[in-house]
Amino acid sequence: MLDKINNVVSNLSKIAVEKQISEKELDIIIENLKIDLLESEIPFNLVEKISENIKKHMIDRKFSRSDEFKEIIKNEFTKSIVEIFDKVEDVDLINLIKTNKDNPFKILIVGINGSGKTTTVAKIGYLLKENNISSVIVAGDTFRSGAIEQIKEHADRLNLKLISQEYGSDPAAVARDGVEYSKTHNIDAVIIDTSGRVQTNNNLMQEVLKINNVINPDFTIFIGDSLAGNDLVSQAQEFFKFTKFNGSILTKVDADVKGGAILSILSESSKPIIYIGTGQEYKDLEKFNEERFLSGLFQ
Ligand SMILES: Nc1nc2c(ncn2[C@@H]2O[C@H](COP(=O)(O)OP(=O)(O)O)[C@@H](O)[C@H]2O)c(=O)[nH]1
Ligand SMILES: [Mg+2]
Repeated sequence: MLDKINNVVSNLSKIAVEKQISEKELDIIIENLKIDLLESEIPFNLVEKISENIKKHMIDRKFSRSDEFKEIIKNEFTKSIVEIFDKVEDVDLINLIKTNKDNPFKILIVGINGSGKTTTVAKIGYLLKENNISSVIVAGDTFRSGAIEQIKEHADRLNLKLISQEYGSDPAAVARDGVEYSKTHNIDAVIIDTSGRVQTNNNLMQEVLKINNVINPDFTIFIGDSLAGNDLVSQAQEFFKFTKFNGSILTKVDADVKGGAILSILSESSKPIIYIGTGQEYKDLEKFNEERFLSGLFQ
């Protein structure tokens, strides 16, 4: 996304600096700009808005320097993105857990198959440990073959207690075990993994809903694969409908060059991105930094 925006801006400024542009010419330029932005997976409503604002500032104007033209585009871009950021509340998960009175703090992890849920559960366990917060992990994926062994491996490596039952058992019951165990052992937080589901599969969504109802989580996190591009928007909408998640974590940001996913998820759910996954190691979970994102846009 970032490279693309820079190219678009440079090309536009070359055209504009030569002469005053008519409305008709501007329309063509804006149409091309829109296509470029959509190809960068910037959400449609944001593209519309940015284009409208740019047009408003461009029409019937002469630009003495190409820099002036560039500045307008950059400003409109930045303003529109800051507006999205401003609508989203700030959440500090560690602080929420530390100030929680009624132990354990229940964290429910949801998302489609392969998005990075199990890996992120382990990363969160590691993060809590780093912050002197005790936690147990719940093997709530009782469905996919190998899932229990996978999460057990993580729990062992992190030296965290794993609560699990056999394959095919009711995930809501396993989660309840996890909560009970944490209560009797005075554990600060319980992290509940769930099985992968396709967002259109209603049965599986009902399963998430059941865990949700039985456990009544303190914080539900939607895990989104940043490589899913535009599909991420419909995933987030569907999961939000069922779980009213409190925040999301975008994974595989280390591999994602477009970054439009970040804007999509923010503008569609208005829920904060609390962390981003930046690799396969436990430490590769970073706070999403708005300023860094913005300053990276036009470098
Ligand atoms: N590069 C990278 N890979 C990740 C990240 N998060 C998860 N993965 C990989 O994505 C794959 C699926 O992850 P998994 O946690 O099993 O997904 P789940 O099906 O949602 O539980 C695994 O190969 C992970 O190592 C990340 O932030 N960066
Ligand atoms: Mg998993």
